[in-house]
Amino acid sequence: MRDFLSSYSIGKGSIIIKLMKDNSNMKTEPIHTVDALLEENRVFKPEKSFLSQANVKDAGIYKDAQKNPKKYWENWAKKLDWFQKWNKILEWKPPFAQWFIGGKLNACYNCVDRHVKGPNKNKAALIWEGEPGEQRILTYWEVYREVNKFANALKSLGVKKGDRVAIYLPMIPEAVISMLACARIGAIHTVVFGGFSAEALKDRINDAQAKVLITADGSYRRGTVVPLKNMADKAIENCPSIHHVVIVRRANNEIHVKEGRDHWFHRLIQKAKHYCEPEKMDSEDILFTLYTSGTTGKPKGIVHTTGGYMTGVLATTNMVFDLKPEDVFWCTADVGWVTGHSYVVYGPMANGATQVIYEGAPDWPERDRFWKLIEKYGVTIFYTAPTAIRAFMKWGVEWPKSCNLSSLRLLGSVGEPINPEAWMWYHKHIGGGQCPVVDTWWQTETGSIMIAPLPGIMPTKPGSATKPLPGIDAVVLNDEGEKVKTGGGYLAIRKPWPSMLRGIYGDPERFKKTYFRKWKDIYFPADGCKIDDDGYYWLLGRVDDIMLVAGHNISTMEVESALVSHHSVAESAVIGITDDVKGQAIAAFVTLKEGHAPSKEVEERLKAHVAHAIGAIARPSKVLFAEDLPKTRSGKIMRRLLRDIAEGRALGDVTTLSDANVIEKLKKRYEEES
Ligand code: 6R9
Repeated sequence: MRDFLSSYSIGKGSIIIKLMKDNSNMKTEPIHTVDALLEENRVFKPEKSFLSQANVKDAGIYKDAQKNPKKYWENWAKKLDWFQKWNKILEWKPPFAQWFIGGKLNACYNCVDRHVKGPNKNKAALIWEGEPGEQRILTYWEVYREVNKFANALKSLGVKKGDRVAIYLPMIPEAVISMLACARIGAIHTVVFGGFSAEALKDRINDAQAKVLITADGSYRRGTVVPLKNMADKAIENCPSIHHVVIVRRANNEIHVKEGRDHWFHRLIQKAKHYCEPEKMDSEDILFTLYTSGTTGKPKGIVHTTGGYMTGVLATTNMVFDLKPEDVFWCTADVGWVTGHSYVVYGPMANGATQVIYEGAPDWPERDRFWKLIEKYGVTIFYTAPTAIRAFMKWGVEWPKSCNLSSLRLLGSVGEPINPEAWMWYHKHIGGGQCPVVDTWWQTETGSIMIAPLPGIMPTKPGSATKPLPGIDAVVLNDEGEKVKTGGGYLAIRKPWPSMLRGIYGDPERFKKTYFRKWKDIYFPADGCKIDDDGYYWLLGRVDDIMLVAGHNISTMEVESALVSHHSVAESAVIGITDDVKGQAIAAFVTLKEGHAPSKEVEERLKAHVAHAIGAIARPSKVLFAEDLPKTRSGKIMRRLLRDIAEGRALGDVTTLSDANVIEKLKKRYEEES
């Protein structure tokens, strides 16, 4: 491997944008600055052997889709089973889109029923492993049976089409079964991540006005039992809409069962009838809402409907992951995150995949748990997040090295920009240099993957999600809405796509203001992006995270990438702090790799390293060592909280934080050092 640093050099005067903090008057001024990412020039061409078997072999797909996107999406929609065909493909009254109008289908039917009618009937659908090590394998038939019964059980509790059901479960098969059972009867599920607090659960239930809550007695995390039901009890003290609670027995911990309100899942199933007619849902009926705060602000209930969403996830699972019937697919995301909705439940199951689901932590009981699972189940496609990859790097290569990972044939990444260094590590140490890496950019709001390589035909560059998928009109624009051919700007999506959000639950005004305020009738994802000379997209993270240092825009991601390229650094989070002279100065929070100790000397070395990699302008004025960084439950770094610390403010909303201790510790350390 080439020395990573040699691919970085001081800027060649490329154009980059200037982003102001206040979105309402963001200005674009071409300025000269360093542009480290565009210097990344390693290219990995797809292997011939991969191409010859790929689901998508013909690059003509891009042009065809561009010529007639409606036709392109209609062809994908046809691969679903519909009770009634649509009479119009698209109606676009910005910002509201409707897809496959008049069509009737059922998401659960597409994920389960249609497989049990054919050779997939006895195929493993879910290969589940609990954290303590127990195993359950459910065939499509078994999932079908459970889903039908549970759908009937929900009906017996009075759940009807359009009612909301909150799901607060660990990663156990019942999480998938519950979601599919809701979809079967047309109830709208709202999955709340099982690691969220009672407070976060309460807010989401109240916003959704959920009638039923599905939870478990407890769940396992790093060897201890998390008392899920206790937390749920606390939450619903203040949730008047909840009439019934269903409890899955998982950890056998002691819980309080409230007579009349609380019901055991297994008892309900025992009593339930075997078949439940799937509801004939309109293409535009709501399938689910899912709360996202991203890394900023009050959670929004993102609304997804049925036909378009299913079309999007079916297509992208097939094309981006090159999924085949014989694959063993493993997406490590929790179902509480959109990635778990689209690439654990609906996408893979609509495609009839066999997949692995794992309940617990990657380092329990040892740091090789993921690799052991891959070896044990012969996982062929592995999809995880950069934050996990950086943790694996920190733990060292001996863990994956000790396992046989030769079954893998494709690797995916999602959730954050992946640093080139992490991409290379993933490619080399997990993929054995043999597997294409698909870096997939998308959002809760987009429903399915938008920017990613088609692995058989698109050469990849470490750190770039490559180009928009066929049928996706994603471009980079400046403030005036002009297209940026090369250089930096804002990512924008100009045309509607089937799996786009249909709104924010109960708040159409916020929907318009959040996503369509910037340019007329164009979706604004609020991510910065650069385009290189080959038309490759380099996602830079949230616009809010871009710093303005002495008039130069520097993305936090670029500085973080430079830091991570230093051999001692495992992970970093960079923020802009107020500086009288420069406007903003750079503060870097750094986690060192195992075997490296913090010191003044290391601090100076890291500052010099960034200055060398990107330019003097990007030299951090502060480096703080941290054992851990504050992250959301899905692993995204919460720079907003670091900014609160640095500015001496009270911490903003911390409900989506994965570990509250991390931020408290950092706060103390910061105050001591300042
Ligand atoms: C799927 C998911 C969305 C935000 C998005 C962006 C960041 C996700 C990324 C990526 C760069 C990637 N993001 N994937 N940034 N490269 N491959 O993560 O949804 O939780 O809603 O987050 O995550 O900033 O805007 P969600």
